[in-house]
Amino acid sequence: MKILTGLAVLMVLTAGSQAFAASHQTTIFIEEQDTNKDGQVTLAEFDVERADHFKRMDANGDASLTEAEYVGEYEARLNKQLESVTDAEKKKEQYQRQMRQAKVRFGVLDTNKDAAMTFEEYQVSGHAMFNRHDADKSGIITAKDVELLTEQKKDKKGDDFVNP
Ligand SMILES: [Ca+2]
Ligand SMILES: [Ca+2]
Ligand SMILES: [Ca+2]
Repeated sequence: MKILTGLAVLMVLTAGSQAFAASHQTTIFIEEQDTNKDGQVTLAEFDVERADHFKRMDANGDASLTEAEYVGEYEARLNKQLESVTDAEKKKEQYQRQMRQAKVRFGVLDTNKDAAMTFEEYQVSGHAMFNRHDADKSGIITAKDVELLTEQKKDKKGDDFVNP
């Protein structure tokens, strides 16, 4: 229950700043996670990519992430994203807000609050995200899920979310 509450908080926290239509997010998700380029993402495929990403974040290789490791890797990606923002004030404001949120995310994902994020803790958010993209709950994310989420959006049933 505690985990579910945490994730709900996480989604509320992040929804304001980078909310996109769920269907659009799912298209991006497929583009980013479809490592064998067959146009769909299986849970196994996703897990391999998550494990890989976790390893990249784990700078000292002790199979656990500190806040500095988690936020540091995010900061590099954020700076890249912000390269296209030309307004210096805006850039600074977005940088500060996103970095603040990254720290909050770390706190939420570290469910047992020991200041270390294990792969298991990281995967709770990963699988929650996978399930939200997987609209027909088939265990594979395909163009059909994008269609379903687009339909839900039209009926105002869909909701927005971000990649944790
Ligand atoms: Ca694939
Ligand atoms: Ca580490
Ligand atoms: Ca922990």
